[in-house]
Amino acid sequence: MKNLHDTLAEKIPQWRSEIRELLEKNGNTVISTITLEQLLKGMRGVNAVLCDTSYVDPEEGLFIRGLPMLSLMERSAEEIFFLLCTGELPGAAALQQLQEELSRRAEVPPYVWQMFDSMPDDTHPMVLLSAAMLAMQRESHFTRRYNQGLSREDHWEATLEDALDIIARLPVIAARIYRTRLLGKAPIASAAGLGFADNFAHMLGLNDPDGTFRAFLKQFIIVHSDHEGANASVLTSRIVNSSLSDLYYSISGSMNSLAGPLHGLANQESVKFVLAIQERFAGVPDAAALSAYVWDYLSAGNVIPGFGHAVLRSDDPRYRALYDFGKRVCPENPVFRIVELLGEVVPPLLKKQGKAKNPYPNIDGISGALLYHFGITDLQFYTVMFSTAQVLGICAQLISTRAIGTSIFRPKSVTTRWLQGYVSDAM
Ligand code: CMX
Repeated sequence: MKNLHDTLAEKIPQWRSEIRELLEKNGNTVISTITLEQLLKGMRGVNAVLCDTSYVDPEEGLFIRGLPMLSLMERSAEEIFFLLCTGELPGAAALQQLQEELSRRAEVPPYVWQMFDSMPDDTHPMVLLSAAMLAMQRESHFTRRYNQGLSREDHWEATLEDALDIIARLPVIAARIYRTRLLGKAPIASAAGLGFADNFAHMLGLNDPDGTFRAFLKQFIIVHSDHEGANASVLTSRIVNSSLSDLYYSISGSMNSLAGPLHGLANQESVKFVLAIQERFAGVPDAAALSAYVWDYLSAGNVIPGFGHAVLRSDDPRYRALYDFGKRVCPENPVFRIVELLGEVVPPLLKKQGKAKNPYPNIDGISGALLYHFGITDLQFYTVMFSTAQVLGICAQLISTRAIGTSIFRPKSVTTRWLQGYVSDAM
């Protein structure tokens, strides 16, 4: 049986030699350039980060290790993590071992709960999640072993150890935030043997007699697991980790970026927007009324949460997967219906406004509506759900960057005066 560790150990020498060869033979080959506009506008479209776990095609969307995301919708979170890390799906024995390994590591140090108890009631759940991650840094295998002289060759192994601990604990922490902080109820203990997704659903404790929420959560985790290496949150973790700060520091950093309204918090903002529409029209408006409402909202200088994307230029298959799920399970739910209607009304309006390069709905325009349908009505929890799934991809990416020994990030910054001088010299 080739478990996760052994599969990585077998593949990493090959990855290292591929990178070494690329560097030796093509180190000076230009693979991207940057315009002044790209520098000022988030480096959009600049090929600046290596990521083998997943790729986002502007037209076709997410591919995980070369496989279209939609072909993986029946897989478990553990299978996706194995695939993200290694490029192959695990055999039955390796999968079982990974699930057992995660169950074994699911215990969260009690000081995290004490810290939660001492934080004000109105602390945002993303702050709790990120603070929990940072507080657990003292548990890092990587940092302990680094301080004992860990060789560079072995950085990935210690990173894998941290990754397994973090993946095992994160659903426990997220569910605790939901149960105790948002609902004021007792926590539900982790149940060994259920697997990542079912155990998370179990600890959230929603009423789910026919397992529809569990089925949804499995898909939710897959569609949020990874989206290349240069979106704001993942890039943050990659930058933090590049200085050999361990996974706790790195993932806490990613959470702080995900918590912004232009990124992961858009799932919270999207449902807030939908509920405001529902209240304004005392129900589901017709398309003409909604169109007028959205146009006014846009004209006042607002962004429509859950629409647009920095890389995608077509339908987001992650949106489509969750939309199809919603269409099956809650087609008459008013929040879902408004989301559906927004999907028809907003793209022509964004096109008419002529600013957004992608006028279509993204994943954050649908995920919250389904969570709402399943009874998670505290919108502040939605980005925590995103983060708990995204950690699979971040961990896989950081294992891989430590395996090939990526250097510390340090691009060059320039001043406005330098830019002015450069453009006037170029004229
Ligand atoms: N509503 C209104 N205006 C929008 C818009 C939207 N949904 N999406 C883009 N625009 C505007 C931008 O604000 C920008 O305006 P300015 O030139 O005045 O600054 C212009 O269109 C061009 O932007 P872009 O190149 O199309 O988009 P970016 O790559 O700069 O940004 C994103 C991408 C996602 C941040 C942006 O589309 C947005 O703010 N969307 C709403 C928030 C959202 O849904 N975020 C979640 C994205 C998915 C994720 O990361 O989780």
